Amino acid sequence: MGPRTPYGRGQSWPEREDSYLDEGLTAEQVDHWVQSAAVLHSNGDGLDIAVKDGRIVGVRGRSVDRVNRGRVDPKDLFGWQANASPDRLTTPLIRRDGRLVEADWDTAMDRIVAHTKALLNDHGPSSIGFYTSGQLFIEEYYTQAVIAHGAIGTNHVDGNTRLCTATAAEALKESFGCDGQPGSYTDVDHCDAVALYGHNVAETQTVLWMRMLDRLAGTDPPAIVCVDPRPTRVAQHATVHLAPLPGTNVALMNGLLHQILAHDWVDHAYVDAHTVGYDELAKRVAEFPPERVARICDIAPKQLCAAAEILGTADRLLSTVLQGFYQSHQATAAAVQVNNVHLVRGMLGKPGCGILQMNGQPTAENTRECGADGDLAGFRNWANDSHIEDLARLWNLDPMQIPHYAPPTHCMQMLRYAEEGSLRMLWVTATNPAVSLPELERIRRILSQDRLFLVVQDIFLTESAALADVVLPAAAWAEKTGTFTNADRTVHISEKAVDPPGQARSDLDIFLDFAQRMGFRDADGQPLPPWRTPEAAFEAWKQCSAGRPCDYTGLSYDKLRGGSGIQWPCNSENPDGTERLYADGNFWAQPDYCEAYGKDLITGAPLEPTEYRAMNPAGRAIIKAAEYVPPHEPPSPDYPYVLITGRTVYHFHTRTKTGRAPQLNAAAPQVWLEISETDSRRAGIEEGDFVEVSTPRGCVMAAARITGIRPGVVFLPFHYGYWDTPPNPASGAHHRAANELTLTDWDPVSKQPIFKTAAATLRRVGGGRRPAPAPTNTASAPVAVAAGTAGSP
Ligand SMILES: Nc1nc2c(c(=O)[nH]1)N[C@H]1C(S)=C(S)[C@@H](COP(=O)(O)OP(=O)(O)OC[C@H]3O[C@@H](n4cnc5c(=O)[nH]c(N)nc54)[C@H](O)[C@@H]3O)O[C@H]1N2
Ligand SMILES: Nc1nc2c(c(=O)[nH]1)N[C@H]1C(S)=C(S)[C@@H](COP(=O)(O)OP(=O)(O)OC[C@H]3O[C@@H](n4cnc5c(=O)[nH]c(N)nc54)[C@H](O)[C@@H]3O)O[C@H]1N2
Ligand SMILES: [Mo]
Repeated sequence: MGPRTPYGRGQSWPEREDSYLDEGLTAEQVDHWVQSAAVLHSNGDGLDIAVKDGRIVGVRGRSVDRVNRGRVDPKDLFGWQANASPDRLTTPLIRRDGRLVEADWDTAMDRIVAHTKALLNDHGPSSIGFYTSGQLFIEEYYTQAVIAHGAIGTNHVDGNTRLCTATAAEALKESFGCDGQPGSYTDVDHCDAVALYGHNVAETQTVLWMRMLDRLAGTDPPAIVCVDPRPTRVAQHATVHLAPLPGTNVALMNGLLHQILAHDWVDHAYVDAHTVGYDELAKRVAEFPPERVARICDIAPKQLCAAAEILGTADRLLSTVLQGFYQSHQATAAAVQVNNVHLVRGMLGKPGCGILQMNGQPTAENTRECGADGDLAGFRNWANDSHIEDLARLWNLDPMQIPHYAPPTHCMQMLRYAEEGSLRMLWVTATNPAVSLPELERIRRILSQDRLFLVVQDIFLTESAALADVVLPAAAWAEKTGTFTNADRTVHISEKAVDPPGQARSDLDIFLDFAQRMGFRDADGQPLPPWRTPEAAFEAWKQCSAGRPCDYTGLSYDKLRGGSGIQWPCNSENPDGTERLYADGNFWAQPDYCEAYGKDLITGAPLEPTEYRAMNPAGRAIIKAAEYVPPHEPPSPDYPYVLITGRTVYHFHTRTKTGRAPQLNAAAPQVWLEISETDSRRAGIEEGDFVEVSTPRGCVMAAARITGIRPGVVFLPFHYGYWDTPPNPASGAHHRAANELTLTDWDPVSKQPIFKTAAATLRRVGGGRRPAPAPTNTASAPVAVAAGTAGSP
């Protein structure tokens, strides 16, 4: 985390410039620096890429940037080395006689075009699906959205954002009628309490955590409430750490709200003026007194009350929410209760009073805005005909060409269609589903079917690419220009610094080439999409965003160059961007304007437009209460442990980049299993022992790390695919991917899969000769070390 730069409440965060250059190089030897931002998390840290002799040789933080003031996450300091990895994909590959062989672009693209045309002819647009990412650029998503929703006219378009921030988007739609992050990172500077719900910010947005650490080291540090079953660094710094049983978040939130209402820590004037639904909430949370909640969550009632008092009496409360809430069976219901805390306390739109329904991936926000996932471009409402007409006008198409008979199909449903055979072609870009989706045995079976034509567009030959019929080599970050938006709506430009290797091409160029070869045309016979360059795509996106919440019309490539990133909405009224949403208590929830009419929080059934209008005619914020429902797969005598999965600070997802950066790979080279002292004693497992973890779906072998995790719960990092990095298909026999174990099930509202609760059993297989290969300075610290270092960053 580097040296602390302490600051006090209301002051601005001091600068600190982090950098890393190739061994032996000095800044003076760098030929030039190219402006960009970080792409190994959603924080959007501004950084410059060092270039020498046409190669990337390092990075340094941009001190002018509002997000990081010069700091750089450890993954970004070293992760760029993967760009120059010798095993980058450099030519397209096609499957011939069962094997992937090199091909030229014409051959590969012709194959895709022939398949697309045949399917459109024989089965119609619904036989084609697109599964995209949270890691491309705005220009690429918008192009993809126009091609998929417009030119082809399929409703089967989703992103891996479904696994990531679908719940963030949904929780914002449920409470405020529309996606859009209310808060700002500068809320850290002003708050007197921070509540982190299922968010291990110390490992997953390290620069945001540095900001919090600097507040903690300064005068009037904020109180911290941490809700996480593991002893994360956040938990160690917490004023109150609640470690609930996984999957009980709604009960916990209802318990916290119960206390806030019982003590009348409520801003009634705000509630009356700006919200609907308070009475229903009061009725619901009355059923959740501390003793009941303590029983469900297995926590101490006193601790619950202590946490509630911090939330209830804070003068400025900042809340952040992430996967511990989002990847569970009542994801949206739980995340919405965090919004409710802010609504009942009237803590929105003021400095220090932020809600951060976090993003995870660097550009997940843009997948949602551009409608390359289960949304429509510009946060438009699929159930509102006039919004569809807007899109049709922008794309110069007949409205009937844009499917809107139902919300865009979510990824888990697309896979089901592929399994059943109605979906015949899936185009996967910048995601590795053969490692990141739940229940991998099933995913491998679906993706390797003969009747499914699978296109995978990546920078490496991943586990997923190996199953494809056509593999397209993409240019990576730093090899192409584009823009993207972080978790607090800050838009950055990322410029091309070096050429892509071999014949690799930017995702934008690949999509545009496909459109051209397909001969897509608008209503006037003009090419669709009409743009050819990133900047022209950005200009088209600006038009699409005009008048919508995510308004980019005040931005341009030139304006984004040279200084800090800028927060949307940025338009003629807010030429410098907008720090916080909803400062005036007006929400984007008006029936004619809102992105969604909302859903039932328990069943996920969508509300009818008329129901929504009747409930919320004036477009106020919506306080939605939720009953608690127990997890779907509770522990049983055969599977006595609750298995949760997640991240470590040194790796990004399926490690295609971080596994190829020597420093990061060395810091966490192999999978491990976190287990409590109590459980390890009972199961006769010692530090470093090899353990087989099984669920009804599969098994994984991992070395045991004994940590301060709560008893009854075990944790596996999900980073390790079934191949080594660089790939060694022969190692496929090693069962080490956490998703061999996870279940095919999702939150009924956001459709986000449940990665954080499964029932598991353990079997000691043999003694390890050394400690588990897990980091010791993170949530995976061994008990002994954790006890010795508690309190230090
Ligand atoms: N180092 C690193 N940083 C990353 C990424 C990465 O891969 N590596 N990925 C990025 C992306 S895409 C994302 S989405 C974010 C994710 O960032 P986080 O959400 O912070 O990361 P996770 O480790 O998935 O989960 C967070 C915590 O949830 C806790 N948890 C599990 N079950 C429960 C539960 O039932 N209730 C509660 N309250 N907590 C629970 C886990 O113990 C874990 O510490 O990180 C981003 N940043
Ligand atoms: N068990 C479990 N599973 C999880 C999670 C969990 O917590 N537990 N978390 C979920 C979450 S939040 C997420 S976000 C997902 C992440 O899951 P994935 O999206 O599958 O993970 P990545 O490894 O980031 O995959 C991105 C791919 O894009 C490639 N790539 C990088 N840059 C580019 C580019 O510019 N163009 C192209 N075409 N390709 C590029 C990379 O090489 C990589 O193969 O995993 C989810 N799965
Ligand atoms: Mo994510």
